[in-house]
Amino acid sequence: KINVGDGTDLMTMTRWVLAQQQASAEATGDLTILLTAIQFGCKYVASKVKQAGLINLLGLTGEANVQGEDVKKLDVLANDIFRNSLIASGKVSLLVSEEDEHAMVVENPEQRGKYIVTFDPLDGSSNIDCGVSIGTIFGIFRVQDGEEVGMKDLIRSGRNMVAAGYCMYGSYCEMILSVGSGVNGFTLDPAIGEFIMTHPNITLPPRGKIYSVNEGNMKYFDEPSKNYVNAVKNKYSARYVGSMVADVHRTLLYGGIFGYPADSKSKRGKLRILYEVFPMAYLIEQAGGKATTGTQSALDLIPEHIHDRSGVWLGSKEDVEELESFYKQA
Ligand code: AHM
Ligand code: MG
Repeated sequence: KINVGDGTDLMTMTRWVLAQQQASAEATGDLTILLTAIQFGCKYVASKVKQAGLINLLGLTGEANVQGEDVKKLDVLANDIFRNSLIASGKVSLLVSEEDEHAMVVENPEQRGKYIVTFDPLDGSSNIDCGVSIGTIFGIFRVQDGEEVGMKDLIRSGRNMVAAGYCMYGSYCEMILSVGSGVNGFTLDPAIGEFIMTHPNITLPPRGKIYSVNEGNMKYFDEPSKNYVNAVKNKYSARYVGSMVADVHRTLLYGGIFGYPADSKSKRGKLRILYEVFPMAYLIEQAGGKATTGTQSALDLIPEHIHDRSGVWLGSKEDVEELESFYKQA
């Protein structure tokens, strides 16, 4: 528990990021500004997610709103909100979104900055229409020095990330962030519209008691993943939301293991490297856990295309090492 005293001196996310930046010699404040743009996007999307049930119940989706414009689906809306906010920050040169087929170079050279953001604006699509937790995932890279920004900035391992995080729209709205010095959680206080530090220095227990995987796909798994799940189900509880943000959030807070392995149906896995696997693997490692494809560290992957996928297992260190041992035996 953190001591908030009489509640007049709260650690907001912006305050925390500023303090980190001020402590670093080469910091210019650009990352703080970029993260402010991400916070704004998350707050805006959080408020839209809250209204989504009403909009659906009233049958508005797909119809025109009062201005005669189509009511945007939530994932499209979230994508537009983040794209606009990130470009307006002036700190980003290149954007990669799950919703857009191509990477986007910021058109106006004067609006470009030194960062690249990869993001999934609204992950957990199967849970959107039934009000179950969904989230936004983001990874931040720096443009390589003195070079024109382009695809080569994306064909790099996840070890080049300078920050990553996600925002979960659940029973409460929480942003989890790492800027490379551990992981902290900030909960949105809707009354003041600020993310307040509620989970400082999140650390994964070395072992958990929960496994999280879509067991409906077991018949397609390769032998090591199948054997691991068969071994773990005898001793652990099963939890699976089907929203990566929610499943990873629970794993970060309670420990255990989450996996979406490559299988015979999705040969390269389902989750996308640049904006699902990398940010989550980064957070898990920063919290003292591990993330693997089974045979290699997930952060060491190098995508060839922006929407490339990979199998992944992540969570408590010893749990992930146990999974890896099944691949070593194979
Ligand atoms: P999405 O980007 O279409 O939402 O798909 C990604 C989601 C993840 O949030 C989640 O871990 C996974 O798909 C669940 O897949 P499945 O429904 O096959 O279990
Ligand atoms: Mg997704």
